[in-house]
Amino acid sequence: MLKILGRKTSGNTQKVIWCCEELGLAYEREDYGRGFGNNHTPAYLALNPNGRVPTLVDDGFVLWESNAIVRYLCARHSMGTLCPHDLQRRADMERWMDWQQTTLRPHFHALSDALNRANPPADDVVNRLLTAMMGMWEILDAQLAGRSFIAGQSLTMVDIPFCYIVNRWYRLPVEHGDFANLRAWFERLCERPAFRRHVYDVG
Ligand SMILES: N[C@@H](CCC(=O)N[C@@H](CS)C(=O)NCC(=O)O)C(=O)O
Repeated sequence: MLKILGRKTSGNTQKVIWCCEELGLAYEREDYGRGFGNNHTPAYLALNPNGRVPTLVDDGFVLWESNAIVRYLCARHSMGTLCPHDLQRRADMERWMDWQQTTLRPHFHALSDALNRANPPADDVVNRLLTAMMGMWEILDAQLAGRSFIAGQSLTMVDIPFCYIVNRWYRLPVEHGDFANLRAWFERLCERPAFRRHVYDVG
């Protein structure tokens, strides 16, 4: 049985939970991470030396890094559907997955951390972070033009890593810009019961 180690409120863990649900996989989840105080124990660090969540255990095979886990699960259980056979189509998707992690995520966290701080920074700092974030959404909105999902007309592995960021973005108390494709895609994700239950409802 697949085991997901990670609290359900962790965005990176939500990717893995949602992925398993879309794939119809049986799994168990154990709470690790903030609030549970168990992700820096020697036993957990032996599985994941970063002391972060999520970690996947698949019959003795241990994997950390949420996007690597999504790629692994989709390649193993959904080759030809969520994960394409074609190498160039796959590279195209992996590029967007890396962009989520290395480009979109730092911008989003910088902005949401600033807004959630007890003493928020000055308006010009927030505005600078917001402008940078809008630039990121403009890129994704353009990619979504004429597509129901990031890589085409159906959900694929590339949509999964974006789940928690787009969900939290629409909850931030800021102007969300005129990104019709982005909003329509988010609404499409919300129509999926597993997204709704494991991402949207958790927050
Ligand atoms: N690059 C890692 C980042 C993992 C990460 O930073 N996870 C956060 C939760 S989203 C974490 O472990 N926070 C500390 C905690 O929950 O104790 C991944 O994508 O898996």
